[in-house]
Parts: sequence; C-alpha cells; structure tokens
Amino acid sequence: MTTIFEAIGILRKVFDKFAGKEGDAKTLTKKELTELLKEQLGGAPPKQAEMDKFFKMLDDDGDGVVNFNEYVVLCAKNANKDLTFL
Ligand SMILES: [Ca+2]
Repeated sequence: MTTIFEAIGILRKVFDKFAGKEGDAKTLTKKELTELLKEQLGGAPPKQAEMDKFFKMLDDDGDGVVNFNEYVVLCAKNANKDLTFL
C-alpha cells in the first residue's frame, strides 16, 4: 500500500472510532467531533462558541452532521495550520 492510502486509512479509522459513538456511524455529531478534537489534538478543547462556528464551517451541506468528506477538510486545514483555535 502506498503512503497516501495508508494515511487515508488512518484518517478513516479515527473518523469511524468517533462517528460510531452516537447516532449514524457514518457521520460525526458536534459532540463526537468535540471528543475527536479533544483526544487527537490534545491541549485545551475549543470553547463552545468556537466549536459552533467551526462545526458550521465544516458542515458544508448543512445537514447538521459532519460526514467523512467534510471531516477531510478539517484534516487539510490542520495540515496547513489553518485552524484558528489551535
Ligand atoms: Ca454535513
């Protein structure tokens, strides 16, 4: 397997771990995303207002949950150090 596919597999694994906690296992609720950020990024969790804003930004189709495609944007922004609260 190439490095990029391994990396995508890891992203998927983390997503699935948290997406499976409540509701639809194929999407992240705000609570699941908050837990994911807390565990994966460490440090102080984002404030509620920041989290609301961030969640809304990620939820591109506006269905109230973050799917894998929307979550990948988070990873890309993190890679670019483009997340304001980090
Ligand atoms: Ca969505």
